[in-house]
Amino acid sequence: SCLIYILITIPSMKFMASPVLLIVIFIFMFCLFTSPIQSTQSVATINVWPKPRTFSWPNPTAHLLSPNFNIISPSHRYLSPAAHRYLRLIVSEHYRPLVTPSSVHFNTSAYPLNTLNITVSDLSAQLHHGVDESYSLAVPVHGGVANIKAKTVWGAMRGLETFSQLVWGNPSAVAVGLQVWDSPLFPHRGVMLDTSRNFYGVDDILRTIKAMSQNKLNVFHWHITDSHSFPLVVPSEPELAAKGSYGSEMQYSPADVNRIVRFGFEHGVRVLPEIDSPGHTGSWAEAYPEIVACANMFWWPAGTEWADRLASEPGTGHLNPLKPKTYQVLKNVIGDVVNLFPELFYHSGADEIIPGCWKADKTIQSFLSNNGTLSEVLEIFINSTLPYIVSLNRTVVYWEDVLLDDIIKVRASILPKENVILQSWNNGHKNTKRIVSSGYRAIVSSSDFYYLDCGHGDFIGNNSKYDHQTGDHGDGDSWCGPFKTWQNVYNYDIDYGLTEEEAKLVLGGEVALWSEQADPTVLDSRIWPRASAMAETLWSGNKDEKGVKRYAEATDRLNEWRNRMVRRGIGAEPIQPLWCIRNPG
Ligand code: CP6
Repeated sequence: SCLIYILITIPSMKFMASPVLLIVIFIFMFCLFTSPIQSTQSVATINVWPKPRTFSWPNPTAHLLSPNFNIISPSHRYLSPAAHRYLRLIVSEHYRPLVTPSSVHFNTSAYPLNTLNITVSDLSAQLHHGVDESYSLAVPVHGGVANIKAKTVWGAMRGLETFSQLVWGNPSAVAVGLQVWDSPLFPHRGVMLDTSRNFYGVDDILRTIKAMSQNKLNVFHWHITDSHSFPLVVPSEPELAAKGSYGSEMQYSPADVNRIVRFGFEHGVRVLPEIDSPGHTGSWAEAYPEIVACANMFWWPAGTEWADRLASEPGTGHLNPLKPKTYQVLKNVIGDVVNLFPELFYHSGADEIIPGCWKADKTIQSFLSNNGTLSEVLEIFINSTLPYIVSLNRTVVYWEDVLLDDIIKVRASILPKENVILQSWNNGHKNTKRIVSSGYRAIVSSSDFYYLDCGHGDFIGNNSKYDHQTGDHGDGDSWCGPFKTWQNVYNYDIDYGLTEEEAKLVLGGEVALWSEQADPTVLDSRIWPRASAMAETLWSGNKDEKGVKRYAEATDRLNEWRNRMVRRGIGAEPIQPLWCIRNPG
């Protein structure tokens, strides 16, 4: 491109005086001296996932990791266990690729790296939305002592992860002559897991949180309850789980929750609980049939297409907002959940309210016949719960439906913008735009890109309209097109088409694993490495220095990262044959 620039400039010289010539010479010199640097330095490889925002590694070199390698960390309730964990991860060959990348010069006779020293300037910063996660990492050219510097312990944990990915092979090689300055583009980077449709053990959840932290994801959105089962033991409402769970061995006790929350802190991952209501509450009817409308009832007319039924459920069940008992139970649940989860966001659901469900209830019928509307029924529910949740010092997250649904939605005036965040899932960029242009903060979970349950095939559609000649899914018949390949996840720009002001309201994104067709047997492979793709896009972006989507480079790096995750015990699915690891570049 530089040559073309000069060729275009030369003819114009005939008509111009000598200053132009000087400029041309300057451009020529500029190109001459910058091009080779551009191609070697800025495109230099660093096989860290997600890729750091900025780094300098002019001569990719590795030294031995000293057999006495140690990590020195400030003493801290959560950072100390993290440093200890990373030390074990780093020194054991078991957890890392067997070979050092061919692009890295491994100098086995050079001085080894002995120590990783961590400095944190504010040890008191809590793990909440927007906490500083920046860090710098410096490994000297001569080996010796490496340094991580961070404002908070959460940033230090991100730095430890980066460092751990710069160790390869047997004997242990570690990157030297390297500097990294890193911080996330978006503060909210999450994975949602539905533990109601199928049950996941505590160890499955811990493994998921561990993998999240390794991908620098920081919010585990736990969709705990839904219509199919109520697995959370709520101390003040024990009947909900006793009767609504799949069985006594498929419940989360307060001790389980404490363990998950603490594990989250040790990994820099917030645990954000969702108690979906008023829809998706059929399971509550096992204990309290009197507060649930249309539980265990087929609310759609006989013969309705599978694809037109929501969430594979016969009766999603909706809490009845007109019964005082509803709020008695709900306030107990909310109070206990707030006590169990220190996280300052509380997800209240409010998705997919089905007119036919509420309309099937006698008390709601009489409300409607007195000129009430279904939207007013929802407003009564929100007005009776939202202020209570806010009074407990929580920001309330709702699915977008509460404001954007075609039929049942509330007026914006009852959703205070300072206390409410909306999570988009329909219509791609369009609904995110609607949320932020109305002044609300948004978490993006566009189902066409971020719904991972649709991994390998159709959701519940019978594909009767699928055209096998053209691959056309037919109108409205597929819940899963387009396929959620890692490339599609990676390419999705959550703030596409927004003004600068609107984009500021996009907090980040979440991939979601709904569990109608997922359980622990497929958990790792449905989530990883596709969640890794989002993790990089939200951490450092999906484009290179020139603003071009970094496709090929990301493919090779993700392939290596997936392999490292497998070595670390995460059953991430392959994206390429092993041959590509054996024959890099
Ligand atoms: N359950 C709940 C679900 C879904 C939602 N909420 C869902 C809807 C459509 C698809 C996948 C999942 N199963 N509670 C929507 C937020 Cl395609």
